[in-house]
Amino acid sequence: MRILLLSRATLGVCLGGLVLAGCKRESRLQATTFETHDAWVRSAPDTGSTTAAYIRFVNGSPDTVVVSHFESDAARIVELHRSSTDGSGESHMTMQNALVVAPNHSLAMKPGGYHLMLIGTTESLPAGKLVRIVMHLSNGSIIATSARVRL
Ligand SMILES: [Cu+2]
Repeated sequence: MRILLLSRATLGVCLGGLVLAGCKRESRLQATTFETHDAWVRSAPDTGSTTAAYIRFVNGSPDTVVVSHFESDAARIVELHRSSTDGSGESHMTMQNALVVAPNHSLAMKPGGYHLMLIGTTESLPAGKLVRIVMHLSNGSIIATSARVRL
């Protein structure tokens, strides 16, 4: 999954000069990408289950990208969590308001770190199935990815 993010400055230039031939070329030069890779969901046998999903994000843009909301038809509720281990070796997870991906950085959700909790699955999720996950960015963009169900 790859989307184009255009900087505000570029958009301003283009809106002001849509008919100028130079606009297109300039947009392409300044276009940058925010990508999702390797999305997967842990299998869940029954409806009403809770399971986890993981996505790797690559922010190739010069701007911080904030993913402020996640949703999926496969679950009633999708929450962003982060697992951490305290001094005594006990693992905790806390709900996060948003996922922040720094400019020109990647961030991989993984067991023991950032993950999505799919709470109240609306269908059984056997291995091999594809689950669509929709993400709302703080800049107003909405992107989606297909996550493969795995055991
Ligand atoms: Cu969790």
